Amino acid sequence: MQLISGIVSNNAAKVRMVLAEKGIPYETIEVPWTKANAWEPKPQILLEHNPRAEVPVLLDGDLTLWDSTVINEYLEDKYPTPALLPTDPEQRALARLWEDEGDHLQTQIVVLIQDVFLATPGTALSDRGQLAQQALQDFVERLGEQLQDKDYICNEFSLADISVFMTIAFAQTLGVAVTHTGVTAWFERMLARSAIGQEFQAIMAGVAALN
Ligand SMILES: N[C@@H](CCC(=O)N[C@@H](CS)C(=O)NCC(=O)O)C(=O)O
Repeated sequence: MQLISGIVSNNAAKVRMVLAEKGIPYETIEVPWTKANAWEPKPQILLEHNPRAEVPVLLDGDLTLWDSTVINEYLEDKYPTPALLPTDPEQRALARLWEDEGDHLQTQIVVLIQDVFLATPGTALSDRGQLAQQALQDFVERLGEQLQDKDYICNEFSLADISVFMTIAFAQTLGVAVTHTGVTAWFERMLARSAIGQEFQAIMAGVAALN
């Protein structure tokens, strides 16, 4: 199995975390990201395998898949143990909903990457940036309400936690205050999982090494 990935890609990280949680061996084909040119120039292997020209892409024998959610659901079906979706239909649907919420908020993360990470230090947030920050702040509160009395978003650790973790991790790095005690406790719980903690460290090292 091969994963066309990017160390700083939140979507690729979602898949790497699932591969690590399930202990699936794979080979990484790394696509670099730079501050100046983002993902360009894209390698031929990415252009050949994904018409969207985005990471992640999973190559498994004759099968080529893209989109982190589709890939993770495939991995869940092919390697059901340990389970990363609840069996109860309602909880399963809610896990998928929260997984999608994490993805949905990524549009706000992209705005803050422009406005905070790539901006000249000291530049004020644009109107768009302020709205993105507020949307993420609101999401932190909503997540806190969902986590009440639960260790994980849908009780058991699931694909939802992985997707939302990446959003919260990036939001925090981009200056969104994550102070809700339920959310900070959940975040620490996530980091304490070796698969998640190690992957998170690798992403942060990748970010620190960017030029
Ligand atoms: N819905 C896709 C989104 C994938 C995506 O946006 N990947 C970004 C990296 S995080 C990318 O490769 N972007 C390429 C580009 O912006 O040209 C998924 O969940 O995998």
